Amino acid sequence: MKEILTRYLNKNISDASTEEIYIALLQYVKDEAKNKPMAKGDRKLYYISCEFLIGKLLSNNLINLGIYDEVASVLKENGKDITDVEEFENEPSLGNGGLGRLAACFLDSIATLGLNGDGIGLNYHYGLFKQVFNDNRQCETPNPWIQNKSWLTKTDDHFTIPFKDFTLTSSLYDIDVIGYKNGTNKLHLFDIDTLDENMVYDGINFDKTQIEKNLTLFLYPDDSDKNGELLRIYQQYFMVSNAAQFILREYMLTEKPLSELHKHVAVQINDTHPSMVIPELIRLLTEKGIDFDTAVDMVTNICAYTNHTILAEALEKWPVDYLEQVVPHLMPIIRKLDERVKAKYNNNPELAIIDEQNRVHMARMDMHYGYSINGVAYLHTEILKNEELKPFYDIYPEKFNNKTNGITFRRWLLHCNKPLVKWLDEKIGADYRENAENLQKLLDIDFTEELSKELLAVKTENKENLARYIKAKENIDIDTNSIFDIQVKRLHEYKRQQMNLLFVINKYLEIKAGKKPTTPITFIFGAKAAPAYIIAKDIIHAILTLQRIIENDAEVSKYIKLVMVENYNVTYAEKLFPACDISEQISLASKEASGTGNMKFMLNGAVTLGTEDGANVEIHQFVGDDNIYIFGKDSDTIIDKYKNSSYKALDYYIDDEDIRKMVDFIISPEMLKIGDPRMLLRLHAELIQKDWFMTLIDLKDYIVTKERAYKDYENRYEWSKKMIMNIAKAGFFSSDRTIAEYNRDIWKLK
Ligand code: 26V
Repeated sequence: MKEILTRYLNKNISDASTEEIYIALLQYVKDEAKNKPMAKGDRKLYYISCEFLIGKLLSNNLINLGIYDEVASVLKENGKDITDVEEFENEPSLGNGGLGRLAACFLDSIATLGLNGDGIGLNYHYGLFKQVFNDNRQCETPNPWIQNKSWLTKTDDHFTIPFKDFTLTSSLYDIDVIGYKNGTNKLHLFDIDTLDENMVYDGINFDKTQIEKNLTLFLYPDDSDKNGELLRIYQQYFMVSNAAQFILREYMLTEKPLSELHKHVAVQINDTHPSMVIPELIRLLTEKGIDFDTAVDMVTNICAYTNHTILAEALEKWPVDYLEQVVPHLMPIIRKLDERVKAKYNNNPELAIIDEQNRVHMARMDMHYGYSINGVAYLHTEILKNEELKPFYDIYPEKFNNKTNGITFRRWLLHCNKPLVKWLDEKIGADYRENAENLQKLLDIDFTEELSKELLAVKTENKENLARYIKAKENIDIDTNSIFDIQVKRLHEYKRQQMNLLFVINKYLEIKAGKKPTTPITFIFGAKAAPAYIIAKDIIHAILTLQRIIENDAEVSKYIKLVMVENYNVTYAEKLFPACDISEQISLASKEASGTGNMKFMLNGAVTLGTEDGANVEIHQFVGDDNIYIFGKDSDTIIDKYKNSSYKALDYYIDDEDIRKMVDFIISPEMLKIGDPRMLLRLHAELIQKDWFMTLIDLKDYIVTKERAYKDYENRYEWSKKMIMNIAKAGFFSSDRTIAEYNRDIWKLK
């Protein structure tokens, strides 16, 4: 390795700068990837997604190539630290949260399992905005990631993409996806050469109308106005037209007859963002001489749809007018598809693709003209079948299936938690790396006091790592002997960060009243709010305001600390998951489709405090009642409450003095002195007048259950047994298992 690196550097390692070492390693990894076999097969999968939240790639690629340790030690021998080299790489934040990160985990598993499947998406020049806190408020700034030397490799591939008033020529960039001890697949990211990065002004604002200059500028541009929505449609069509043309061209090269396309190609539509691939494929097939009906049948046997949410506001419905403005050539096809549905199903408005308000329901098109519809956790799929998508389940029961999400253990264990990996290797051998179910071997070992101490020492080491990182990033000292109680995920009312905030308020008030916690607690939040999501930003503001109050209060800060980390992203996540004691998964039951952070925490030895929602349900089943803290109303009760409109936040507020005290603290003199009255009053009013996601319904149960967890934490031996159980049972949540299931039931590759 030393010789190789020296050759790539053209100088001694000890004389090279961090940047030079990064570039040498990047080039070396790219060359190695080229030498690896590409997956082959008679059938190929294309995973189309608007988001691939891949995170930094250097260390993961080194791990997957099996050379991480060797590289790290060669660098060390030469006075260099691999973590400095890791720091040099910018994070490609090409996703919002769970959906995009899932796509990245899936690519890793597809390559690791040696399956013939590539990703297709867009090459955004700015990832999800960089979050900066200013005066206790979230501000958004651009987040460029493409460095002089990057993982992107420009290809010679170009396609012509037709829009109503103009055409664009695309350029294709590829990123190697290196399987763990296996071959290389590709992530294909499409871009335009005419992009103008200089058109960004004032934070993340830009002229949304100049499509040929802005198309791939930003991931998820603000679509709270019409131009933003139109830009989204331009992006989506650009992505799927490129995808469809790319797929067809690759297929034609195999010289198989076009009429057999569906036997050799599967397309996974990740949420509805790529749904226009259906009419686009039909359009291209008919252009190539296939008659319309045959093209429709072929495409229906090619496309499969994954649903990632039951939130109605997140299910895309594009006005016909907008589609006419951007892609008029798709509208006759969409209309024909709609007419067939209406004719077949008696004009049932619930099944129509084009509704009475002239909007195109993208998910409905996927369900009629795809062969598989899947949810992302057991409970989520059940709710889809029995509630949200019931009319479709009634007509297409055979299309519905569940694929519980998973995470790649390469990034979320091998890379991010080296102390735990070392301990696991010693105790149960290393074969859990190939087969995650082997983590269950932990259940066979004699878990003595001695082993418990070792495991707790691993956790402490990770807490120290995180504490150093937080010190460097936020200039805040945290106590590594405290309980680390962590909630990190996108900010959304249904995820109920505001309920956790009310808990911290309660704790603060208790300490003020003389009731002190036995062990100090560090509450950690990390979350970005969508730039136009007002209440979400108010919640961030309230958390940051409370953080100031606590840090200025010498009496209280002996016992609790509150830290909202700035710009939570994949890189931060890799530090947070291993250090966590209590994993907050407190969404309103029925609303979190799956969650994947819950799996990352579990795998890294945190204990879940959560509702019976998403994949928490399965985590609960695996670890048993004693190794998880479940609270709150179940999904049936909540779904009923929505149906009967029977939840009244105000009743909880009026009837319960404790709740009133917590909620009113948001507009207490202490809070108003530091915070913005407009934001705090708005949040307070929201909580008692609307509270659409029912914060108050579970608040008391949440407090009692969390206190029980804190009490159990005091018995360190018993707690470490809970940790072991969580790690041992995490194997099911490997994305290798998820992908094997997708392949067995949907893609049928190999
Ligand atoms: C999107 C939007 C868009 C605008 C309005 C508000 C809103 C709220 C939610 C969403 C979610 C979009 C889909 C999504 O990201 N779903 C997440 O997918 C993960 C991977 O399957 C899953 O673990 C999460 O539970 C689910 O929320």
